[in-house]
Amino acid sequence: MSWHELRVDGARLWARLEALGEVGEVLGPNGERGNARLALTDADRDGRDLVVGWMRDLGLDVVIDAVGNVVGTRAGTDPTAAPVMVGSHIDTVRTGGRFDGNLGVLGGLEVVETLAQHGVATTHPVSVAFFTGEEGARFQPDMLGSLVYVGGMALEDALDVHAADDGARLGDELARIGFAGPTPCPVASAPHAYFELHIEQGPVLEDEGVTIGVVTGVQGISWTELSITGQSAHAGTTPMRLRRDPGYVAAAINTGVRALATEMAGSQVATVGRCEFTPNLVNVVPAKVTLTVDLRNTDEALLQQAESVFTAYTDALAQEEGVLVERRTLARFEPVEFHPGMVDLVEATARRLGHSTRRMPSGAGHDAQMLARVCPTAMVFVPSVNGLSHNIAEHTEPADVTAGANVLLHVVLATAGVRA
Ligand code: HGY
Ligand code: MN
Ligand code: MN
Repeated sequence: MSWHELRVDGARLWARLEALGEVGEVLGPNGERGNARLALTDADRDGRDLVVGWMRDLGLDVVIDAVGNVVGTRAGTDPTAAPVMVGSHIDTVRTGGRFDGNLGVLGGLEVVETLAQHGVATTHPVSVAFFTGEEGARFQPDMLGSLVYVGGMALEDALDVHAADDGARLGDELARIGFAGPTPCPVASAPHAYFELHIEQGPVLEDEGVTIGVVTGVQGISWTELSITGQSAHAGTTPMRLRRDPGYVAAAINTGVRALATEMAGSQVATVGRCEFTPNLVNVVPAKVTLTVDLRNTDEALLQQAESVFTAYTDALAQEEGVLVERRTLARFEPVEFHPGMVDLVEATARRLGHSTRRMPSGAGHDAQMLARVCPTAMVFVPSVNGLSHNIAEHTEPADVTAGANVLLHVVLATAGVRA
């Protein structure tokens, strides 16, 4: 069989997605089956152990680095050649789906197994990776593991990050789950190329009836945590004119960033995802409110404009209400453009395989935006049903999963050098 006719085993890939989906499974009221595998929790450890077991079953050389990134490599015929890497993440948000990240890692395993099954040798080694803490839901910033992998964040700084929820230290959690690996970070030598298969997590491909998203890049991300301190007081006896209410300021920030995104339009989005009141009691004007604001835009200048408008608006609110606002940047990444030649390869490959395509930026952050700093990188999107993700109802149809994995297989074959 010519390698052009190679195809993945979609049923085998689907079975792995189902098996990993049972680790840290959360069930919804209407039969939805999602995942809760926050980074470095016991559930994440169990998911990691399962995937490392599959890597070892496939005879891959498994390496765990000092921030818990895991890379399984199938040897090429040229041991001096840098690997072609495919990967993503297997940590999830607390109300995650079974495809976000998982598809890219298990799609990579399926590519390697297909090569092995058909005895296809490649010049370059082929590596499958999962990176630590891509979601940033527990430890910020997001894409933390791949950021350390490419040298964008010092390992010591990463190990000292504390979890937003329970204050746990990343380095301690890594050791606790047994994934504080011996291999130094950042990576000693960059991959030859990096490809990531991922669900779109939005409505575009489904709305347009397109199977493959040819991802041109990733939009910029700005995450800020605000701690707003006012005056705790009795809800009944305190006149409105005497209040210094952080809860009011938090609510005004939420409606304010919505108005900002609406006014800026284009790709501008804004989200208040976390908001915690203290003491959080029905009859107490809050003492303090801690909230997060997530701003994103495909254009760096517009993202900076959104940030400065948001800062000025919040400062004016604080002045008016007499509260103190303290800010902490949780993540800040500029927009990234993927390698034009690799983007072209994804598009041509998908079309050669008979799939409809459309070019698009990614609204979500991905490990690929970090790997793009060190090697030619591109991504393959497949549709999300109802455009849903970061929701336990997240779903992608089996046929689209298989289509995406076949595109991943063939961009790897085109890049890794197939030995006849
Ligand atoms: O937030 C993101 O875009 C990604 O899911 N970490
Ligand atoms: Mn993801
Ligand atoms: Mn995600």
